[in-house]
Amino acid sequence: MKISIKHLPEEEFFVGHKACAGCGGSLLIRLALKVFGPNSHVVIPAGCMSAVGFIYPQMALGVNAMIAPFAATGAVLSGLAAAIRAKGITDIPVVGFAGDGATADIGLQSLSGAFDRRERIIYICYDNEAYMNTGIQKSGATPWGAKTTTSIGRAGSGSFGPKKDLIKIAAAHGVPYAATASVGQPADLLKKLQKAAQIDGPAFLHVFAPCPTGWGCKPDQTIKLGKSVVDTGLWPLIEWENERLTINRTPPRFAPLSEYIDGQGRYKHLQEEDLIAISNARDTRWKQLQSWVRESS
Ligand SMILES: Cc1ncc(C[n+]2csc(CCOP(=O)(O)OP(=O)(O)O)c2C)c(N)n1
Ligand code: SF4
Repeated sequence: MKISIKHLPEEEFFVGHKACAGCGGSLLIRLALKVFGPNSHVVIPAGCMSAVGFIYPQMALGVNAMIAPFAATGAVLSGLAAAIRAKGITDIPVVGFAGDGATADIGLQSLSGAFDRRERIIYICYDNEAYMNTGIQKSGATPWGAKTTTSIGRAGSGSFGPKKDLIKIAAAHGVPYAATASVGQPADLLKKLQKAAQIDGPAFLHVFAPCPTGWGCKPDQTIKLGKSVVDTGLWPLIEWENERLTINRTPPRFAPLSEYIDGQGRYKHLQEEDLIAISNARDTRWKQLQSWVRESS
């Protein structure tokens, strides 16, 4: 059955978890498991989603699931997929949900190995742009300008590069499918989840997942932020498929940055010159993406 916002399965596979109100990561897992269904085998490393999902005896996952060591999501997924393949089973989605710290930093080697092995896995990075579970420390996916408990988010502070480009990293491994998505754009997200489920090999999704607790914003702003980050051009929706890059949505004009940044405590300190730096970096990134589209077509 084709799943869309209007046709979402009623069955829940991630309920009763202890995530904060408005948690984008938990919303993502809930939606994704509606797509992947009751046969899913799930791997979640140390991080918020395992902390809020595996509280015995109130387990939130209604499918087979296990916690992986922080650095090992890709390796554990590979092992599961190989075991399932060895048994001749083909209809079990093997899915990982890992934070940005577990993906872009500490688990990057494991993810690289999983891409290399070409097992049929779906790896989903829920990106809340910091190490949230241990107290909002900066990760390799924290955007320039965002304050964390280990970085001040200002020009010249020396602690920031750009967010690690996970789609480029995946594409460099020659994976068959890699895409960005946002919990604020559920139609696009659902389409990509369904596509990932059909890929015969590793599929990678990098999903924008707001964290009200770490970002200092109101819990009811999660979906709005997940939309405005796309409208402002700060989170391009892209797909890498069969060696070609597609930009799924090009806003005719970028919405003002304030629509996304205002109301987030982590950006409260930014001055005019910082906002200019952020919009310049965004424009450069879009030019790079557009030339990547041309080169790969
Ligand atoms: C090897 C190892 N180092 C550190 C930790 C402590 N630790 C557990 S969760 C976590 C942060 C996870 O951050 P992220 O992957 O971004 O997920 P989030 O908490 O944001 O969901 C850390 C540092 C650990 N469990 N194992
Ligand atoms: S701290 Fe953030 S990522 Fe963690 S459960 Fe709360 S809202 Fe979700």
